[in-house]
Amino acid sequence: MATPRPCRGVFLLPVKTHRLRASDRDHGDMTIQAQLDDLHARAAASLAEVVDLDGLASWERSFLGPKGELTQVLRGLGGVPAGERPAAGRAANSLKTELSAAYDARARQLSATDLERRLAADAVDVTLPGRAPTIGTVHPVSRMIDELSDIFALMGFQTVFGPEVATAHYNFDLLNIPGDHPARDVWDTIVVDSNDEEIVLRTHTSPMQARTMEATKPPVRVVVPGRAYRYEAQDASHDWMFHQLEGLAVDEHITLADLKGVLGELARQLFGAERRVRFRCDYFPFVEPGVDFAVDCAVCGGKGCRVCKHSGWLEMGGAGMVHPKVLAGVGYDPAKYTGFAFGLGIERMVMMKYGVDDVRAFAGNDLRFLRQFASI
Ligand code: FA5
Repeated sequence: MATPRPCRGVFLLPVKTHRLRASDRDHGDMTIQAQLDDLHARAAASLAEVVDLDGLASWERSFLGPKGELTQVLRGLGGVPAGERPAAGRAANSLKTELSAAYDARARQLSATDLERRLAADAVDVTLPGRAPTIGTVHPVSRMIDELSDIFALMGFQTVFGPEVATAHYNFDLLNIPGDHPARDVWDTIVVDSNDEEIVLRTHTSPMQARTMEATKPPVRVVVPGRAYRYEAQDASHDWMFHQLEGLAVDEHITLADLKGVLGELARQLFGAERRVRFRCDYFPFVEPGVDFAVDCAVCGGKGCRVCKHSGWLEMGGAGMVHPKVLAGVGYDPAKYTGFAFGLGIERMVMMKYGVDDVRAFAGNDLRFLRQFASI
């Protein structure tokens, strides 16, 4: 048997060299053997050009399929003289076996390459760090509310919530601010219905003072976190929507010293023992006496900056002893009970704690700002 000869990477055995006469005149003057040799050479060359499984399927159709060239040759064997037909048949079948084997080998090779390519494309590098899922975090204002609630809980205050839409009765009247009182102008009020000035967005959390006292008998110790709204020009320390924390304690024998003790303790818990607090006389119709409560600015260390308007102090809120008229308005006996109340700006506390220099950032929806609090 002749030595196999390589044909561009595919070994094809040479077809046996019986001299066959071409009885099939369709192929011109070529003998069957010459036709098979020609077919063999073209099939081998074409197979070497095949680079993928689609190309291989098309090669198979051209040479081995029902309408393929070799099948046509096999069908034509009937026309070969009977004496030569067996040799011609053997040669043609031998070529068929050879081409089929070459086809199978190439198919295996291409399938393996294809699998390798797909595996490489789908490969997962388990050594790469995973992608961190994007998850929301608690807003810094909500976080401060939680922190304040915890601090006040340790001092015996219960956290309660109230409605953001209030009647003027609770927002003003029961707080000793009757309709003709000039102090109503201090709170630039947003009315909910322009035909009814009695329904307003609460301008502070103080309406919850009367609501709480109407619902409970002394002793009272509550804090009320929540939103407040004012028709106010925005700047670095004023927004039209902001949060306050109202505090109210009513009992027998409560004095201004209790108020100072509670707010001083709050400042130390929140901002550290080194912070200084300041109480100055102030006026609010619903307290007597009234004070404002400030902490030395942690952003500039009290030196003066944009946040503290270069005063070195950051005003946290107003406070004072509950006015006897407010106590009487809800049916408490002012001769027996006294109390203190305070209203603190929550954004101001967050600004101070984390060095934020513009209150508008909290509701500005800039994720870059909010994400900074994710890791704190
Ligand atoms: C009041 O709203 C009073 N209800 C506080 C009070 C309660 C006094 C109980 C006495 C007894 P004032 O308007 O000063 O007070 O607001 C209190 C705090 O809310 C301010 O010190 C400030 O920290 C914050 N605040 C007020 N207006 C704004 C605003 N536009 N933007 C951000 N924070 C504000």
